[in-house]
Amino acid sequence: MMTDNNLYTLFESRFPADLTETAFEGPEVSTFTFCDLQEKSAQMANLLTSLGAVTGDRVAVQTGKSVEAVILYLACLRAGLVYLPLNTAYKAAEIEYFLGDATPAVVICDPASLGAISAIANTCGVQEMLTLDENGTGSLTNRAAEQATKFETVARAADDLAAILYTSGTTGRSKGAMLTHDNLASNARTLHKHWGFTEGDVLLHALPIFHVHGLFVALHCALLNASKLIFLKKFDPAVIIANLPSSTVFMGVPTFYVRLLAEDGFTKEICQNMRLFTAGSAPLLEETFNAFEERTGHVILERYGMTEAGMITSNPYDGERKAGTVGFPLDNAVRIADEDGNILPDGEIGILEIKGPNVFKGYWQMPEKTAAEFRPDGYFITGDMTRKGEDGYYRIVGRSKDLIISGGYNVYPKEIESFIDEMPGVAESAVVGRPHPDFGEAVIAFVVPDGSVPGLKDEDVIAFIKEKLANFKVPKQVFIVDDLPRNTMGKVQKNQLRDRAVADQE
Ligand code: MLC
Ligand code: AMP
Repeated sequence: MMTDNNLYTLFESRFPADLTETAFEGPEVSTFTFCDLQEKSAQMANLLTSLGAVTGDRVAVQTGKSVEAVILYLACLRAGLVYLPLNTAYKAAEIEYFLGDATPAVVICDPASLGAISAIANTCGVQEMLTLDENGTGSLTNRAAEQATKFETVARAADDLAAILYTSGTTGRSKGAMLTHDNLASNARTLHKHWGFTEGDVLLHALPIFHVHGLFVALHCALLNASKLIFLKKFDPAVIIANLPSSTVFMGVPTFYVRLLAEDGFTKEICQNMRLFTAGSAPLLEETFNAFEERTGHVILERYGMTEAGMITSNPYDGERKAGTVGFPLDNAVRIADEDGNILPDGEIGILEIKGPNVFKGYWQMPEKTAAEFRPDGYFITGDMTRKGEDGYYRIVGRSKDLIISGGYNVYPKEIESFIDEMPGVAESAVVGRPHPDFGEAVIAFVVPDGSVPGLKDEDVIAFIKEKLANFKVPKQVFIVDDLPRNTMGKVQKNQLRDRAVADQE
């Protein structure tokens, strides 16, 4: 018989002996015990399979944060279905691409977007549509309630797909990163061990659950530890402050820490019960790191990762956590190489390449793109410019990919530029990142009119983008310019545009 590598089986093996213990609670959610997780995930797994979804089918989900949405994820694992979460900010045009590319058997969305998404789903061969709102109600939970509370979890091989998470691409087209049960299980085990999870830990969860950070890093650590989660619908500093005294672990993007530090009520006393604060998804500024230590006495543990590999490096749990560094490699091999793959000596800046059980299986139906991002010896090219210091700590010093990270969300300039270029009255455009005190980086666009729409204004461009693209992709400022600076090769000089955007702000 095949050994069962289903990630859910691993979680279940760690459930407490007393299944009536609380797994999820929070000011805006009902309390769920581990028994509830087991039974309700069984009901959803029964429902999904009764609708005809078979092993390997994708289940696409765009819905607000609820415990029921987590249970849906567990149900997909149990049924051998491939979970495909989508950012709630995505608009119809973005959803259309994902559904067309991933061809899910089942789509689950908020009732408010059912009309728009059904229209898209009909053209993509989707068999079934169900609804789930941010309060955990909808046809999914209604119909699941009629199902049996037992379900035999489908055995999975280590290499079988558990999830597909889309990451935007430098060429503009998003790529579905295929993550296997073992990719997720191995990284979860690594983090659980490395970050010292222990009996009595309570995780305060404020991240969205459609990306690696909130869905895998935070959730998996808690599930492997049979820890209670205080599950918040969204990040709100006042609610965090109210719940920190009953928590021990908190994970956030740098923006969370910047916003917490802006609150007078965020004090050392509030953090007394806390064991660990971790940060990642974007660079944590040294000033935030230092201000946090000064205010709370806690040293934030910064780690580095990506959709394709989960967590790659981490500052030590025991040992010095250094500002401006992402620590040491976790359970994966790393090396720093130049563009051609020549390995560089320590101390030099190059692109980080990684290999290990956490590294994904490839991009969904994109064998050429997958091949292009792996070296022949199996190392994945992260695109992150990295330096290993004399102290052995790794520092992410930039990106070889043209990417902006705003509040922990990735924005690929190419995607926004292609979109703006389609706008009537626009000849061409360029998008850059500018430092932003809250979001780390802000999206800024430079637009050259073609003269066909007299008086084209910055707000017209913003309105055009806002209608079709996710809100975090909308430029915070648009400059209407006569032309774009180019070098002799004709390449747009984005550094000059960045300088100009910064100068304008000053
Ligand atoms: C919201 N807005 C953003 C934004 N989030 N703009 C730029 N960047 C963002 N990240 C927009 C809103 O639409 C709104 O626009 C305006 O900014 C102000 O909104 P807000 O109320 O302040 O936003 P809020 O709802 O509080 O959201 C901010 C946030 C959120 C920081 C809480 O962005 C967030 O949860 N970020 C976490 C992202 C994350 O989980 N990343 C992990 C990826 S995994 P308007 O025009 O409507 O007023 C990964 C791998 C790894 O990267 O290593 O972890
Ligand atoms: P995503 O595609 O959303 O998974 O984003 C992954 C990218 O976020 C990485 O390739 C890095 O560029 C960036 N990132 C994640 N963590 C850190 C960190 N601690 N410091 C700097 N960049 C980070």
